[in-house]
Amino acid sequence: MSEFKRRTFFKLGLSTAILGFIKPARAIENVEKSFFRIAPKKVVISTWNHGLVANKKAWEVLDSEGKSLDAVEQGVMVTENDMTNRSVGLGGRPDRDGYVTLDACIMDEQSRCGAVACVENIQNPIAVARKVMEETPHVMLVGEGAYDFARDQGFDKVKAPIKEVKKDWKEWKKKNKELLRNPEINHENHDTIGMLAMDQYGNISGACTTSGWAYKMHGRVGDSPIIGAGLFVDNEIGGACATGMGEAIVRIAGSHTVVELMRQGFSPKEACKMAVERIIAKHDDLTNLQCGFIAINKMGEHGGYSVYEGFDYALKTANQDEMVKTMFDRSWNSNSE
Ligand code: SD4
Repeated sequence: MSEFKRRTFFKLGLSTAILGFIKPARAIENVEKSFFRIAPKKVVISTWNHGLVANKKAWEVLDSEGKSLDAVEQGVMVTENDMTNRSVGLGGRPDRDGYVTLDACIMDEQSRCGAVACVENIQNPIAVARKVMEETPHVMLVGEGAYDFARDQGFDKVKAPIKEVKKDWKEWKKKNKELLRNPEINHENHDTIGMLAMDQYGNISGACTTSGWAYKMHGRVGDSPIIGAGLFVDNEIGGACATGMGEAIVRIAGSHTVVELMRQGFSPKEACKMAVERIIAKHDDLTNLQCGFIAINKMGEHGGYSVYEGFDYALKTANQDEMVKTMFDRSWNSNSE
């Protein structure tokens, strides 16, 4: 390292450490990494197995010098368009009254964001969320207002639930008369797609889209369309998104928490773990309370963590295309790791 570089580097490291007040060693380490980074490392990560094909689409965008915002929108639209997927898009399971209500949000490197919640009969809520961000002075539209806005923007009306899903819902209703009065979170049906991408310019964007918990109360909205809960991006630091029981994620402003922990110098994996631990600390009863986070930082590092075992995320880089199993706090059998 030349004398100039060394001095500049230590000055930068020191001021970052002092400004952050916390974890100076880590702050210096991070400044060192970003100071010597030659080119941004393109990367896409997304929740669950369906992330693999979604990442492929996102990567096509990044690889043709596209922006991370386009990459995440087009990536998660693959999942929304998959009518065999029961937890994202119009192929998803309905609420207990039989309505498929969708939630989505998107956020870019300028901290611009848009969201829709509880929107019906629209195939690509993520694209509507982007329109909210770009075409309105607002951040979120819900229910009928979101639907009307989508129609005005040229989105088609699409019928839902699809036949197979309607049949399942009718059977569920017959078997679960009590749950109709006292709805319960069904942990077997979750699998929101949350995606984060960094493009060749080093800019990070994120998207999150879901049909929410199967057989939820009509009107219920989870974390997924809530900026700071289901998704958060701060282009100076990184991005995070969440999956699992939305109510628990909202309580700790989960994705924002992960990004703020990365700001303090923690790695994506450590930040996700600490957010999960915060959720655990705030709940006496963790029965079926699965939550998971994934995150990336400006160095292109990524990580995830979940309450229970079994959560994984899809990773795509120039030379990787694979699922990454996350660490977890406890297994389903033992209730502790
Ligand atoms: C919700 N967080 O509506 C969503 C559901 C989910 O994996 O992510 N399941 O609460």
